[in-house]
Amino acid sequence: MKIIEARGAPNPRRVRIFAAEKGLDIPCEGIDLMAGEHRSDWFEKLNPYGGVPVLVLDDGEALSETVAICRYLEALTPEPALFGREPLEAARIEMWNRRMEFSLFWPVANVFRHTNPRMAALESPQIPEWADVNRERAGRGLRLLNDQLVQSDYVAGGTFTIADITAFVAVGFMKPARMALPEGLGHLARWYDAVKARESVAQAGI
Ligand SMILES: N[C@@H](CCC(=O)N[C@@H](CS)C(=O)NCC(=O)O)C(=O)O
Repeated sequence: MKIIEARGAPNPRRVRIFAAEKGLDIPCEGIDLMAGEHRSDWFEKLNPYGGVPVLVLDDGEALSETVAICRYLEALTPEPALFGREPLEAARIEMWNRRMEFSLFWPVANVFRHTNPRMAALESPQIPEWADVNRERAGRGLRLLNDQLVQSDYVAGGTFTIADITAFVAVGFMKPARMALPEGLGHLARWYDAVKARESVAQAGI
């Protein structure tokens, strides 16, 4: 199998970190989003919704949606368990992963998409007011995440999970979105540095 992805894009980075945590070395094939390669006929056959990452299996089946790909990798390689094992633990991780997507990942992505002039090729129309709304939402998401990290080492509790990957990639993507981390989020900063030091993050690249 292989991953079709784009360097610098946050969703493929989530999958690369996830795969590296599992010790999986899946070949990656980069496409150029800015050149519109994901809107070409060959790509649309793989994913008519037009986004990366896509995991192409050996028989040609194409799996898209970041969390679906991660779930498949988890099923193939259960350890370390990044979606939890027990029912309540798994639900708690799901809750936190969705919280990280909705309160942080997509708000940061929307700030980037609606403010960066280069993104006009992909995001039309760009709406500066929508970027402002999302900047506010991301700020709230960061504060809530910091509150959670007062009481736990990782986003969903005591162990590293998919929710940490989603949140970490979102916070990392604040830099290209030209967003600064608000003052006073010491627990978030401690957690971010700890995740950044993981081998999987170095292996996955940006
Ligand atoms: N829901 C999809 C979203 C995929 C997605 O939007 N990927 C971005 C890169 S991070 C992309 O390919 N964007 C292309 C575009 O917006 O035209 C997932 O979870 O994988």
